[in-house]
Amino acid sequence: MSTAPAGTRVVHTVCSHDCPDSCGVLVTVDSLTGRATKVQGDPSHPVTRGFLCGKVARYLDRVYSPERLLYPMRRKVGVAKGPLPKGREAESFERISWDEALELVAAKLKTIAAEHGSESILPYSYAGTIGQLGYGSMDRRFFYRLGASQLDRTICSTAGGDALVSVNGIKLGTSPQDFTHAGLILAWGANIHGNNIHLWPFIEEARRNGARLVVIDPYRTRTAALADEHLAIRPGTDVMLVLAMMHVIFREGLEDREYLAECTTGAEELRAHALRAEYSPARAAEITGLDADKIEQLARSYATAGRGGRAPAAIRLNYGIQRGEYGGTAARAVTMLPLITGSWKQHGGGLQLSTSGSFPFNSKRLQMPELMQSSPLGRASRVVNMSQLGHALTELGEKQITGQGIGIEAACVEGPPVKALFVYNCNAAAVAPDSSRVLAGLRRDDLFTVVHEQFFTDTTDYADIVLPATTFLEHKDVQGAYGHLFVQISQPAIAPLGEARSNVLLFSELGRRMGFEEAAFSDSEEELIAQALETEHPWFAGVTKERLEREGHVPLALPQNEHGEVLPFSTREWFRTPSGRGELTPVPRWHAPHESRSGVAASEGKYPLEFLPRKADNYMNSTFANLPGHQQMERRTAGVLEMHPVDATARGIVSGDAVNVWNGRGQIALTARVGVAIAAGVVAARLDWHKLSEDGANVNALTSERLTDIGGGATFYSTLVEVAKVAEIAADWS
Ligand SMILES: Nc1nc2c(c(=O)[nH]1)N[C@H]1C(S)=C(S)[C@@H](COP(=O)(O)OP(=O)(O)OC[C@H]3O[C@@H](n4cnc5c(=O)[nH]c(N)nc54)[C@H](O)[C@@H]3O)O[C@H]1N2
Ligand SMILES: Nc1nc2c(c(=O)[nH]1)N[C@H]1C(S)=C(S)[C@@H](COP(=O)(O)OP(=O)(O)OC[C@H]3O[C@@H](n4cnc5c(=O)[nH]c(N)nc54)[C@H](O)[C@@H]3O)O[C@H]1N2
Ligand code: SF4
Ligand SMILES: [Mo]
Repeated sequence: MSTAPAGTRVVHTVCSHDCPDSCGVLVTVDSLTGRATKVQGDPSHPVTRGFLCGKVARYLDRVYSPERLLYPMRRKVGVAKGPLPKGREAESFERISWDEALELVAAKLKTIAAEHGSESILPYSYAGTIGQLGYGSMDRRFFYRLGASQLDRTICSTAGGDALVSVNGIKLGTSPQDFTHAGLILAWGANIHGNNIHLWPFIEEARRNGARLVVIDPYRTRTAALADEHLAIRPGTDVMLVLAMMHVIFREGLEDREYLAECTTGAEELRAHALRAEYSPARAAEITGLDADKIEQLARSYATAGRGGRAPAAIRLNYGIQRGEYGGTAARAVTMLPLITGSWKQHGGGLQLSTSGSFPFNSKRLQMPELMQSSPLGRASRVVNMSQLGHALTELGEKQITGQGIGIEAACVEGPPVKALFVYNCNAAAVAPDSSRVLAGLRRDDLFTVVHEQFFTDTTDYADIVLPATTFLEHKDVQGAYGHLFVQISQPAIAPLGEARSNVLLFSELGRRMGFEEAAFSDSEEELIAQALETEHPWFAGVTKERLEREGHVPLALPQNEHGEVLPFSTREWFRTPSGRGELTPVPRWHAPHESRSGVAASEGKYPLEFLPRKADNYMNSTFANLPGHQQMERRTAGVLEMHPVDATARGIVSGDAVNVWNGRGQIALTARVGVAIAAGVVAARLDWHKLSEDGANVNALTSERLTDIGGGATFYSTLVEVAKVAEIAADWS
């Protein structure tokens, strides 16, 4: 660790935003004032390597923003729920003490539970922080003991995560450092430069040694622009591309038969399946929009990369691929590729989707699901899928139907209506799909909504009670990562601003207010960290609280080969599937997503364009979107709809035209940018807050509550729309 200049101290923290990189962050604090004066990437962290992304390099703008929420507040009597002018939200609330706030919330939750049953209370959280404590510890204990509905946290990664587990049995993969040893790197649905910047230097190093980078993405991301080759695949068609690659590999005998026999099951079935004529490169070309030649080449270069002493092929698969209706199958199919070529055996080979399963944190101990047995229900409560929040708030308990209005099946159809919503770690109003439904639900007068936040957001505009939350500079936590293999401790660098409280403190105090007598509600952050590390798992050998406090980051003790290399899935021991091998069945089959150019919805003809409602390179989902410095970095994409000249010309649109984008669920106003960032037939815009958008609606006004084939995930990237120039629509109406 670096030494601190006189009059300051340097504190080790961890960036807790929902990012694969989980950077080690050193915070310089003025000893006299206790104020943080500088944040920098930890130079001793082997993946952070001393730098931070552009978002967090200016983190003090966020921590000390004049707009930080500093006190508990209650909605003023008579102020209706709904969008409030940015910067003037406080006028609609009145400040109350923490004591009053906790009393009010506890009393209200008790009344609602008594009248409607405890399952009418719904926690709603995602990954505002991915620290073990902040993401899920005391909060889970609280809602389990209360008998509240359980939340299925599907909005991001369950399709791909469950897919990975169905093939390999565990979320684990090639470490970022090992990408330097690759000879061919496929970035598959992975915007590395935007979303996973700390992998980039390793890729650059590999390229200096002669590696090629191929990006498979419908959008020309910064990553694609910097690659050796960009394959602009049509959204939702990756299964077809993979099957065609398998077709070529098996046809030419490029598979690793020895490895397949030793480490997998179902290889013969997969081989026969992939060799069918319907998966020929020519047929795949029609579906994916890629040249058949390119598909052949990709298959050959992928399968032969590691042969004859050359460096192997590594795949950086990311979650972009699984935000479509058949995204689970797509992730399964890609995961099978290194099993077919045996590239796991080589240093620098394999695949990374997520490494989160490598961290054996004791989450059962942290979250204590057994507390559900002590709830008034005395049983496990119902589960509500977070990707169908609109349905949960507007239909549950009312009609007992399976999502008729939305034309999709709803995951939860039973139990009482939701009467209380407790939001934390999440800007639900902005990030959940089909926002018209979500907002209609949030607007309900009979819904009691509590929001624990760092800022006024789209979601606090609908809150009855707003509670101030700490940032990662202000609380203690322990964290793994989903893009590397180091455990880290995050020390509080500064005192909480104003009256902000951590998630742990909030829920332990609220637990006591509710009269929960279990000792579990008195555990301190220190005790929780010790509990998170309570395990005999060999991969946590040597990972102790004391060592973390001393060293900041500690590598997982993963098994190494005789050269000291960690080669996941190089041998059978690594697989955690029921068969103890890589599972290649059921074989992946291609289906057109309902909302795609060859899907059922397109055949109706009303909404012909595929829509990508993307993430911003300089925000973190909806986080940072309210800060002027970050807005400045994203100004080029603000309110912009990107479209291909073919689609623009067909609609008489040129760059700079005001356009409307709509479908059966909603509409948004954007400004067209015509260019080749996106292929014909697809249009793209990025996520923002509703209230910061020109017409008060963001891209999720257009997305649906349809779920993925595996894992019940959200399908943001399977959305059809139509686009028209604003003037023409006005003419239509007149
Ligand atoms: N700067 C920044 N960093 C972030 C985030 C952020 O919002 N901003 N978000 C964080 C979060 S929550 C997550 S989950 C990770 C996610 O990181 P990624 O998984 O990289 O997430 P996405 O940006 O959703 O998708 C990656 C790419 O997949 C492409 N894609 C979309 N559909 C398809 C398809 O059908 N096939 C293929 N091959 N590609 C497709 C998209 O165009 C996109 O460029 O990043 C994290 N890091
Ligand atoms: N259209 C579209 N929609 C998307 C996506 C997309 O790509 N396109 N991506 C989806 C994905 S992958 C994800 S992961 C979700 C993300 O959805 P969210 O998890 O809601 O992510 P953020 O938008 O980053 O909002 C997190 C909020 O948590 C707050 N927060 C941070 N730390 C703490 C804390 O310690 N305590 C409390 N109480 N609050 C805290 C932050 O201030 C912030 O407002 O969005 C999904 N929605
Ligand atoms: S957002 Fe990601 S890249 Fe940026 S500092 Fe945090 S962990 Fe590192
Ligand atoms: Mo995510």
